[in-house]
Amino acid sequence: MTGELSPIDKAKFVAARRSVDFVEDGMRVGLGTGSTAAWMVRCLGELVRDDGLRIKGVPTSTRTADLAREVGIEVISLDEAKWLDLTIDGADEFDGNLNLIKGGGGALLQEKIVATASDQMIVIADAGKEVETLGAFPLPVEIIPFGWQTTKSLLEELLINMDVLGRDAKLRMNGGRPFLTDEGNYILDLHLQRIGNAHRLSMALNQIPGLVENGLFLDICDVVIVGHGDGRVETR
Ligand code: ABF
Repeated sequence: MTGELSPIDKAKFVAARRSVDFVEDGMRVGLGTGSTAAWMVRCLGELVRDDGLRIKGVPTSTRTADLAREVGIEVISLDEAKWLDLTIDGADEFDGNLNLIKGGGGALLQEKIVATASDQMIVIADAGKEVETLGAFPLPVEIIPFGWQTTKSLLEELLINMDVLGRDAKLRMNGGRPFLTDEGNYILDLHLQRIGNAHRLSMALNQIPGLVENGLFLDICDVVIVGHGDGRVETR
């Protein structure tokens, strides 16, 4: 499954492989999005195929749904599952309190809904994603296309009163057009550099009417499995 991996891919792979140890027969499992989560989906597929593991997977994006089906995982919707035993997902940044920035892959809305509907959330990440203070990675926020420039202005005004260093909001593009999420929404990437009070920022952002959700995952993650390029794995 792996062949010759670069150190970064090896780090992602070993974290993903360790995470599937938490999956038990009969579980309903939230399946994250991104390259690290894709390793986890492949590892789960192997367990389903070779060890007869019976799970139902709830994917957080169409990409993950396609991959899960391809590797033989039974896919159900969140409405069918109602509640999940466990979600395993990647992240763009995590801090010492296991708070996260997610959404670099554009799937933050489904990822947050699925993680929140789970008894446990495990994040898998390479060691380079650990930070002291969140914010070096641009914070994605999902906004509806209607009136998006007004939403952006409101957001920029709000940032003036927040404990952040940068205030640049950039519309995410894809091939010359706005990037569209699975829900048909846009993403603004907020270049904040340093987020002093993530809870205050998250609550304030979600008060803006055109803003659907932000990529701060606070007090949601239970465990971070950190992979290193030399194959070591640590748990936070
Ligand atoms: C998803 O994929 C995200 O929320 C995060 O943005 C991204 C991480 O990607 P990768 O695992 O490819 O670094 O988990």
